[in-house]
Amino acid sequence: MINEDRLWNRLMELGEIGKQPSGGITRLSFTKEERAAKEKVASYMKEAGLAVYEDAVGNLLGRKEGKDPEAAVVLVGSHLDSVYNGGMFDGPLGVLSAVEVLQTMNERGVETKHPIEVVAFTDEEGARFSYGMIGSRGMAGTLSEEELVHQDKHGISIAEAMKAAGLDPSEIGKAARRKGSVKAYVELHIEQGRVLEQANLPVGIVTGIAGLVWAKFTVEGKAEHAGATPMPIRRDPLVAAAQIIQMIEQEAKKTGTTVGTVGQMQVFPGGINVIPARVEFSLDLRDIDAAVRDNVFQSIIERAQQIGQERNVKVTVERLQEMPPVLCSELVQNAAKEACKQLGFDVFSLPSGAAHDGVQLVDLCPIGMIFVRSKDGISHSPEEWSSKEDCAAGANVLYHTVMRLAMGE
Ligand code: HGY
Ligand code: MN
Ligand code: MN
Repeated sequence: MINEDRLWNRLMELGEIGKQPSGGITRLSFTKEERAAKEKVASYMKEAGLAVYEDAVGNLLGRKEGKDPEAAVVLVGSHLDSVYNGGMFDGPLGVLSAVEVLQTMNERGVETKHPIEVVAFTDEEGARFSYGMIGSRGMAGTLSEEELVHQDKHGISIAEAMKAAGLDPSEIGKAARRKGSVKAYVELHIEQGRVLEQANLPVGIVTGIAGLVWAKFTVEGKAEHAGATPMPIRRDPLVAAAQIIQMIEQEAKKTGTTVGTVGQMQVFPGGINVIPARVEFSLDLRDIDAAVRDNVFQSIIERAQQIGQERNVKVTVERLQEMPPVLCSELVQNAAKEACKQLGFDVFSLPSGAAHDGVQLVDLCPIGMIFVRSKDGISHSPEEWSSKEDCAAGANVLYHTVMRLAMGE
């Protein structure tokens, strides 16, 4: 069994990095907070006896050699970056559990056929640039320099942020792994939903990951005096945006499986006595079925254009990123099921509404995930919480899952 006190203490220690007076943790990619988190985790990896390095897109890796150095590597990990004012488990639980698994193996002198690498992926969340999974795209070899133009709210592009972090955007291709060089990718993660809690179970095995599309809506009207402009002649983009956002909720509710969220909004110029000139807001739309999601997205775009015409404002929609829904491999799901049985846990399978780096790796290698129960299903919030016992349960299932994959069974 893994050392649950060591795992928990590291989770709590890491949870101090990026703590916000306004609550929660903000550790955005290529910032000093994320750098500090990487340094801390690199020190844990060294304590675990791993060879520590960073690749060309800033993924942090810790490697344990196998008996057969030619054998494909078993990759296990998650991410260290967070959303704004997020929780302390989303990402770090998977990275620190992976370190704990390898440290326990090394302490017991366990030798595996396959080498094993712990990975902390760069920028899984995409919170800073509204464009995510830079690290896993880099490892999959699907990241191009053109994608590094996305900017944060200060106008800094991903490429500029990478340079400031000591990386060379023109070298990102070096992070790509050759197909066949990775046997499998396994990620332990908090569920971020209510299913395990309602089933009264500490751990679950993920069957598939929902696919998301992120978009930016711009509504342009006419800035005018709040006091001197009669209501009937206004071209108010904020009222139009409010109507579009209500419509988004209606359209997403229709299918019963789709989820739609407007999380960001900016009003220009933003004066209390000025009818806005322009409004920008985001859309995060997801479904486990890409066709269902895309039909909802199409309806939203069409109805938004209609609202624009009715209100004499200009509506434009820019697609920021799209990730297809993916299925987890039988190889990893079966290894996790055997691990659950070995430990006496119910074998319980569930889909993931949240997106994860595995989505980017499906063409590189078989992927799979293990979930740990989330208190009240809350995540991406300072209230995000999982118990020490559940974290240990997840890490023990991860240990036996990785053993099966790395022993070459
Ligand atoms: O947005 C997500 O689903 C993940 O937390 N990046
Ligand atoms: Mn997240
Ligand atoms: Mn996550």
